[in-house]
Amino acid sequence: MNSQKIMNEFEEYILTYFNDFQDSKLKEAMLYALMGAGKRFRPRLIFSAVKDPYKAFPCALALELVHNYSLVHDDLPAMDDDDYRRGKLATHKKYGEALAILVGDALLTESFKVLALNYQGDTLKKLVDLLSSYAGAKGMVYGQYLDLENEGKSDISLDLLNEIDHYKTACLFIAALKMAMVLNHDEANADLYQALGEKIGILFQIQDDLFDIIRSEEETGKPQKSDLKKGKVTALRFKSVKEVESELAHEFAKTFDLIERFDFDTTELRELLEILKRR
Ligand code: GRG
Repeated sequence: MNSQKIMNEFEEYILTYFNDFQDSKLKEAMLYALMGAGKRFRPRLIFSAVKDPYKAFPCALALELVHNYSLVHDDLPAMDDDDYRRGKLATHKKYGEALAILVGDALLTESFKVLALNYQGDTLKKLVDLLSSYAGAKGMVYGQYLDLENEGKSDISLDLLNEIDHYKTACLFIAALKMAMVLNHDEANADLYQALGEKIGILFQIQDDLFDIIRSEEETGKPQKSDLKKGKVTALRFKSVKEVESELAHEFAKTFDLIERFDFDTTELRELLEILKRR
């Protein structure tokens, strides 16, 4: 189900959404930020956890719009100050800072429009609530705030790092799974969706911390050790590469166990987790 065909159709769906936007540098820059080498991991996660992925396309697009806005803004000089993203120039490097800010604003705003156009009633209310909660000032934006506040500090605790990872990274994964929960009408199992989103988000972030150290610029699309050079707090501040690798193996095993607790066919979820493990 979660096949290349679905992902190709999802790419088409994204492009089609922008068909009626005025032709402009703004549209060009939005598509520059959105299309290309992104892994679409959050959409894949939603598709893996619902019965009908096509019904989840708008949720997946909304989430991907938010994710990409956050990357565009994160790369700005006032934030993480990165010149490259996904192996190409960051949006502000290609189109200038002012346009990159507008691109982020527009992608974020559009995410809620996508939901409004495609869902109704109680479902729509729940999805908007989820997306705004997990992406906003109680979620991802709060995580980015904590991250910026603590950059370059030497006395960060592991607890604080875990808190930053929860908000900055895991919240969007939790949003993905809870959107799937709403589409599945499966609120009775909310804790399970929440726990899986949390686990996958943290695994994802720890891998990202590790790759910053052990992978080349060609492999990650950004300069090697860029987090380290910026004095960012990462898992590698507290543990050796070997310790982080064994923690990842242990946590992946626990996450596979957690997936077994869902009462629907979890083949897709297991396959996606396997892809994440091997990436
Ligand atoms: C600017 C409000 C605001 C938030 C920014 C997402 C984020 C918060 C910062 C990006 C920096 C970072 C390393 C975040 C951790 C999450 C993460 C690993 C993002 C990259 O996600 P991928 O790997 O990206 O899914 P692709 O390119 O595949 O879409």
